[in-house]
Amino acid sequence: MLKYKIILAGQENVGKSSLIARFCDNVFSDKMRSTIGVSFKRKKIQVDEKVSIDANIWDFGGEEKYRLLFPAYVNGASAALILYDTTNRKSLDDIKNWINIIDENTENIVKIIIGAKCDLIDEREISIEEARALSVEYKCTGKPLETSSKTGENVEQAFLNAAQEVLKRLMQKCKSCGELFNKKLKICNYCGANVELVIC
Ligand SMILES: Nc1nc2c(ncn2[C@@H]2O[C@H](COP(=O)(O)OP(=O)(O)OP(=O)(O)O)[C@@H](O)[C@H]2O)c(=O)[nH]1
Ligand SMILES: [Mg+2]
Repeated sequence: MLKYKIILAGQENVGKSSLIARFCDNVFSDKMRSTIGVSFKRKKIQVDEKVSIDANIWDFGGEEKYRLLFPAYVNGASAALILYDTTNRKSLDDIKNWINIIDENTENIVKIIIGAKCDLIDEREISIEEARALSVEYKCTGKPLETSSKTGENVEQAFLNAAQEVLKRLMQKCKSCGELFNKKLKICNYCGANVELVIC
């Protein structure tokens, strides 16, 4: 099984832990407690009929006092879901800081911007167009997605997008046997075919 580290980032209260709770355990709480430091969950993500990944999902306490830990937290991550709260303008401004730290401490990471709490329609402060502009400016991957952990809207899709983008970036399909293998390898580790026979 392919194993990848997926991290969540974004300021306190944007809904990181709620997104993970909905995705991993299909639950939501109005009274979610603020995360202390870092926590983890594991979940299998079925990318298509043949391919699944084992995702190590890392949750991070967004409070200011934990930010010194953030560079170590991003180490080794293949993808980052970077959250803002669609009802809180400051949280969108703040994701620039999270992206900068991710860029300084990782190489070749998939970054996807997520607008959380999209069920709170009357309180909305940020349009998806603003998030799209930021996504282009900060060279993030794919289109930003709006999610609701309360209703479940786009929650599975957010993690699926991350998994698909990671595979696209890190793996190649062997032309000979059809299996996915690491782009860094010159020979398929399933059938031994030379990389010249392989579609990148
Ligand atoms: N209506 C609504 N509320 C949400 C949603 N996601 C999270 N919340 C609420 O927002 C609050 C904060 O959610 P958390 O998931 O704890 O936020 P967090 O980003 O993990 O916060 P820290 O751990 O402090 O960094 C909680 O009261 C949640 O119930 C959502 O999609 N819709
Ligand atoms: Mg949390």
